[in-house]
Amino acid sequence: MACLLFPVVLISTLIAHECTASPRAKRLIIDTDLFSDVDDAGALLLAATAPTVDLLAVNVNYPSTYSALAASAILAHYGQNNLPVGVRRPLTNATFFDSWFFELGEYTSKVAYHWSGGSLPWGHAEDAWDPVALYRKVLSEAPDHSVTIVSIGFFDNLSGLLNTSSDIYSPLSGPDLIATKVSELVIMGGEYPSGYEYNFWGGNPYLTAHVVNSWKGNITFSGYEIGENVMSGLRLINEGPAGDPVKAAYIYYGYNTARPSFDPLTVLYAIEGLGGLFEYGAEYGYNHVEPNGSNRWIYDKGVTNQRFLRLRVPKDRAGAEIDERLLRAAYSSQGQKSFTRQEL
Ligand SMILES: *[C@@H]1O[C@H](CO)[C@@H](O)[C@H](O)[C@H]1NC(C)=O
Ligand SMILES: *[C@@H]1O[C@H](CO)[C@@H](O)[C@H](O)[C@H]1NC(C)=O
Ligand SMILES: *[C@@H]1O[C@H](CO)[C@@H](O)[C@H](O)[C@H]1NC(C)=O
Ligand SMILES: *[C@@H]1O[C@H](CO)[C@@H](O)[C@H](O)[C@H]1NC(C)=O
Ligand SMILES: CC(=O)N[C@H]1CO[C@H](CO)[C@@H](O)[C@@H]1O
Repeated sequence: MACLLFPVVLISTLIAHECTASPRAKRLIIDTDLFSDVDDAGALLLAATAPTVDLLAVNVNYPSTYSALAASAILAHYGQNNLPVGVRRPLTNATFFDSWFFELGEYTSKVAYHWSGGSLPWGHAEDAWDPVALYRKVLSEAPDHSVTIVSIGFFDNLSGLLNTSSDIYSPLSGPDLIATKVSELVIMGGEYPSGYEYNFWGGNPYLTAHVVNSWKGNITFSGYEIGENVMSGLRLINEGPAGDPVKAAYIYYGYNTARPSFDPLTVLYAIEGLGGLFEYGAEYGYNHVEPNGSNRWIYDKGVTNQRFLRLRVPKDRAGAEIDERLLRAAYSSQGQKSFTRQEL
C-alpha cells in the first residue's frame, strides 16, 4: 500500500525500492478516539503516509458517526482509499464541545464533510466495521507475529477482542489470536511510573484495567508525561499544503496554537522503534491499572515483556521532529490530492 503513496513524478525512481521493501514493512492497526483531541489526526497522518508502514485497518473507539467519517476522510486524502475503518457502537451524532476551557474547537464533523471520502463517505458511518470483527479478520489474514497494534484512545474494542472466541475469521480465541499474530501493543495512556491519565480513566476505566492487566504479549507504554510538553502542529498550520485535512483539523481545534504530541509520538515509536527520540524508562516490570484508571509501574525483575518510554532528547527537539514529520507527511501525498467540496 505504501507503494501507491508517491507522487507520479517520483514513481519511476522510487517504486522499485519501496515495493521491494514492503514485505518488511511494519504492519499497523490503529485504535483511535479521534474526537476530543486533534493529535489523533496528526497520528493518522503519520501512519497513513509512512513509506515503511503497511496500515491494515483503523478502529475508532469513540462512538460518534463524525469520528468514523473523519478517520475515513483523512485516510482517503492520503491515498488509503480502501482502508477498512471500524467504529464502536451504538453510534451517535455527538460533536466535541470544550466545556472545560471553552477554548478548543470541533473538527471531526467539518473534516468528515469537507473531505468526505474513502471507505466511509459522508452519510455512511453505519457501514463501518464492527471493530472487534475487523481486528479478527485483519489479524487472521496477517503473517504470524507481524502486527503492531497502536492504541491511542480508549480500550473498549481491545477488551472486546480479548473476549472473543472462534468465528468465521479464525478458530482461535481472542487471546490465542493475539498471541499468534501480534508482535507488540503500543499504548498511549497512563503516567510513569504512576499517575492518573485521561485515556485510562476517561472512557471505561474498568476496560482499561481488563486490557492492560490481562494482555500477555509485549506492551510498550507512552505516558502522559512524554507527550504533554512536546508541542507540535504549528508548522503544519503555517507551512502545510492548502487543502490538507489534518492542517485544517489543527486550525479548527487549537485556533492556530501548537498542541501536545501524545499520539504522534506514540505512532512514531510504533513505526520506527526507539530511534533517536526515545529510550526505555525501565528494563523490567509491568504496568498495573486500578478499576478507576489510575496506574503504577511494578518493578518486578521477573517480567520483561512490558516497557515504558522516556524521551532522550529535550522536549523542544522532539517537538521540532514531530513538526518536521507532520509537514513532510502532508506534502508526501500531494501527488494524489483529492479535492474538497469547497474546491469542487
Ligand atoms: C445522524 O444524523 C444524520 C443526518 O442528520 C441522520 O440521518 C442519522 O440518523 C443520525 N445518526 C444517529 C446515530 O443519530
Ligand atoms: C470482557 O470480559 C470481561 C470479563 O472477563 C468483562 O469485564 C468486560 O466487560 C468484557 N469486555 C467487553 C468489551 O465487553
Ligand atoms: C516480543 O518482543 C521481542 C523483542 O523485544 C520479540 O523477540 C518477541 O518475539 C515478541 N513477542 C511476540 C509474542 O511477538
Ligand atoms: C484509584 O484507586 C486506587 C486503588 O484503590 C487508589 O489508591 C487511588 O487513590 C484512586 N485514584 C483516584 C484518582 O481515585
Ligand atoms: C462493535 C463493538 O462495539 N464492538 C466492541 C467494542 O466495544 C464494546 C464496548 O463498548 C464491546 O461491547 C463490543 O464488543
